[in-house]
Amino acid sequence: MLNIFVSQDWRFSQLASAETSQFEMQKEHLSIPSKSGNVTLAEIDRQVEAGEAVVLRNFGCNPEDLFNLGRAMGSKFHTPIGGSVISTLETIPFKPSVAESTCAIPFHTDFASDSSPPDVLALVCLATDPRYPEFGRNQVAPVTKILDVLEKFVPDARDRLSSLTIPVGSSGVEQVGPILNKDNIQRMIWPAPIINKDLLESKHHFNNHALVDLIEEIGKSVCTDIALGIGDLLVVDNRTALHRRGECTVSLTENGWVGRKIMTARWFRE
Ligand SMILES: O=C(O)CCC(=O)C(=O)O
Ligand SMILES: [Fe+2]
Repeated sequence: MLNIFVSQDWRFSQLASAETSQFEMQKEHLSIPSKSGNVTLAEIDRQVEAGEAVVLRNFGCNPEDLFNLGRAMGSKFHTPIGGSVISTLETIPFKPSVAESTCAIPFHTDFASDSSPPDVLALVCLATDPRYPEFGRNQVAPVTKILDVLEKFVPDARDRLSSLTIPVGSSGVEQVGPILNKDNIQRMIWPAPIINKDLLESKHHFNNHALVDLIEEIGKSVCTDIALGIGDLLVVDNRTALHRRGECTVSLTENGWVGRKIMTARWFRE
């Protein structure tokens, strides 16, 4: 995993006044200090596209900086229906949305039921888990690593996944898939939080195990675990990697529940 240090005097807000055409250039030329020398945004993106997590420590909590990073690295933002380009999630008990609930979010692809899910997601930690950084940690599992392990148990796993769809939602008609895109880079769509488990069939079982359980357990065994500090940014590919978030804790204060807080943006490469 590339772990990059963004120095205090290096601000993404430098990009704020740039023309749109200049943003494309930034990807090749803008470099950020890392432990092993400077790396460009293009180099960071190559690592992300290879399925590896990249963390920019000390990026800062300014939404404008995240917006500018997205403009420099992507060609178009993903805007959720009824939402905005930059959104903030806070884990609070009893929230109906999985993203903001305190339970673990299993390995998944974001917006897996969209016809084109975003290519990249970026998460900035605004508040850590109130108890321990180990709670609410992010986990990133490269799809190739998951498939290499899965294939040891099920030799034709890649073939099966490339023609498999999986039921999601409550209507009983919606399917997501094929789960695997058979191109040079292994790109996967895995809608774990919205899978309709009541509708799974024998084709969703591999070697007598539910595929949902296999992916989750293999993912946990091959992933990188990342505890973000306040202002740290995590960049992850939404198709060549699956990501997960661990269980969170909360504290109850006189002002109500206080939980881990994350700012997110997602974009398309082309
Ligand atoms: O809270 C996080 O760090 C990420 C949550 C997530 O993956 C999601 O809501 O899709
Ligand atoms: Fe996610």
